[in-house]
Amino acid sequence: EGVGPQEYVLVKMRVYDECLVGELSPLAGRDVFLAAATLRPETMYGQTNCWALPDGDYGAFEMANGDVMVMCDRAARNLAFQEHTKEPGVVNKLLGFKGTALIGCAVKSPLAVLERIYCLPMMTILMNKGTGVVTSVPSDSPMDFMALSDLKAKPALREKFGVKDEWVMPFEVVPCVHIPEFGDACAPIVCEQLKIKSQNEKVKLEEAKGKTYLKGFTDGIMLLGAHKGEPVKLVKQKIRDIMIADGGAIVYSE
Ligand code: A2H
Repeated sequence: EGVGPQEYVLVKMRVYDECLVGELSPLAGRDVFLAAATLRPETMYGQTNCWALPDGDYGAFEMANGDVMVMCDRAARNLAFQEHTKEPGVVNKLLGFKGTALIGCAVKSPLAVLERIYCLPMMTILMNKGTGVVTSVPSDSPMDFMALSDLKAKPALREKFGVKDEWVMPFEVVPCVHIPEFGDACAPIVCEQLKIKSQNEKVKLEEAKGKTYLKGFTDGIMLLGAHKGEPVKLVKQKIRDIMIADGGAIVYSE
């Protein structure tokens, strides 16, 4: 990784009220958001679900504006030094829980074409990066595509984590960026080319990421949204700025 801090866009995915039950019931009545760190704000149109690590430790943290954001402790501590809490450096943790408590949570995510997307289990999430919550754009992220393919293909995996069929099965990818070399959804194409069989094929998935990630920026053309038809490299920053201005995202560095 590079030197110096990495800046992410933290996408605020609003949890539907009816999901603040069970372990999350102490949060009922609050404005609760799952906070996902992304480097690809321009792909947020294509979100189909989001991810949590079932065994991961998460918390619900109160921000200065009263919003409650769900992430790991480390990210909450970092954010507390980035002018998002009432007092600099002071974290207000309302609740702690494992990632399993988030599985099946329905959220409304900024820019997403789909109105209602679900939080699903991903085994490869690193808890020492970002927030531990990841948003899923299977059209453009090989890792997201394979994690979703695994859930679609493996009933036993769904059963293990209590994932209902309707949280997974209805969604095809939502193409949002055209790349001349790959067409309208680069991730499924590259995963097929490299014959990747599951989310556990680390080396191949790194290769798939390498093939697609930079091209999305240099060659990508927007297929959706206010900047439809325009090159990603010219509008990426504008789309990020729109999300931030609308309150759908904040900047986060670590
Ligand atoms: B990206 P970098 Cl469409 N564990 O967002 C595993 N992966 C994580 C994570 C964590 N704790 N936190 C964030 N990420 C993912 C979109 C996307 C992303 C697309 C294509 C590529 C891509 C939708 N998922 O990332 O190690 C998030 O997925 C490829 C680099 O800091 C985030 O951006 O470089 C990216 O990894 C940050 O990875």
